Amino acid sequence: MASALERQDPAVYAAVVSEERRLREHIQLIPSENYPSAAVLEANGSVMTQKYAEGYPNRRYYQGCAWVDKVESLARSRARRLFQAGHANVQPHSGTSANMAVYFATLQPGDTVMGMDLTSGGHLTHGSPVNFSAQLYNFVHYGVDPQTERIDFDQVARLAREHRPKLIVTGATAYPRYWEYDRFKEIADEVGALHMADIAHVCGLIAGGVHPSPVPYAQYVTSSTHKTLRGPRGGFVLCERGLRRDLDRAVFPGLQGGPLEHVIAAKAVMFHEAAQPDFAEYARAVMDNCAALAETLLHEGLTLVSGGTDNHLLLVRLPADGPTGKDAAAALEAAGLVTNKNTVPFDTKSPFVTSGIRMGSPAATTFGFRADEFRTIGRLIARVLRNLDDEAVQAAVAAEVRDLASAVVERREREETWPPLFTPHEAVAPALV
Ligand code: DSN
Repeated sequence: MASALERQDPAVYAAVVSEERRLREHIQLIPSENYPSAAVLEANGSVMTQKYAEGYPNRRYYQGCAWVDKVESLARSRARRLFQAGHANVQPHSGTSANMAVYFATLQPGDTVMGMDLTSGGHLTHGSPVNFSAQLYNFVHYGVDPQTERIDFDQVARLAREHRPKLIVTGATAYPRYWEYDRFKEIADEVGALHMADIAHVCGLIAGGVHPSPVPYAQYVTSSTHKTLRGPRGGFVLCERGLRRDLDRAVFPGLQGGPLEHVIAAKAVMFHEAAQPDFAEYARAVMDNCAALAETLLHEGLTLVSGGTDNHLLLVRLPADGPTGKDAAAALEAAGLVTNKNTVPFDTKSPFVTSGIRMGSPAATTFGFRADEFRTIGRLIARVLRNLDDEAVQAAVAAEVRDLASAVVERREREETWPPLFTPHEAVAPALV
């Protein structure tokens, strides 16, 4: 029988089915994306989307909140346990809202904040001039050393002493190395600043025990949930217990109205999944697979920012006289390899053009690709970049990508790999697609 969506809205149904096909036939290498489990998708698509629940568990403004209280309490306690934090607020709709909530809880307009600059890898909410963060607060930026392309701690300390920020933000969207949260804490303590660690990118690696946790070194930790943590789209904040009142007030009623309880239910499932032993194996595989990809790209003669990676992502710096990031990412997508253009340290091109491409292993690892297959992916990437305008090469690589992906799907089915990926509509009702 046709699904409700197919009957009522064939146009949206067709787009969903096509997206499912894209997710199965292309290799997803954007390091901020992932495949949530079937259980996460089920909770996210559940009736909990119906409920208004302003407030917090057992302190709501509406009746009928027994079951959303249950899932929100579960999400909070699972988050606290997973990250060994004093308090968790799981209501932020995104990583951006999570960051905004901490700023609202700790700063006044005009206050000075330090964060990583955008071309070194920082996020829009870490003081990009086009973002509310720079419009409301006085951001001072630290960056990477031009030689090593790693954080320049002498610069961090010098800027902190000079500007006396009220808050120091760590974390990034495009930094391929470990974060030394303890060194940032030392500097923050010296100048009397608070420390907020934005772990949106590496949260799954921290949960899986393969990356250091900032929880002992930062008063606030913010994150999105859909990247390495493999949850629904959303955010959360962790903080010391004594800071919870101001933080909760900043999220609601300060910033948001009714929480998205269906998403919170899916976050609860995600926190539970991330606490299982196989999630630690997943996190280790994400790191190993990214290292295999980096090694292959270096072997193929490409330049990587900072010379490699310690995490789930890497940045290819394209030659100054070569293609732009925009052209390279478009050619790769035509070959079934989905990456994103990205600025690299000291980039002179705009963020819409860029001199780099960013890629990583979280989604393809969830899909089931292993280290040897990441080496093959690396060779395919290099082949496309060497023949950028050659559509025949793109078509040949796209065919190899489809074969590689379908072999991985068959292996998953044979070995019943956990967690199961989404069930495509085609598998439910093949005759109807
Ligand atoms: N857009 C996200 C990323 O791709 O890293 C950051 O919010």
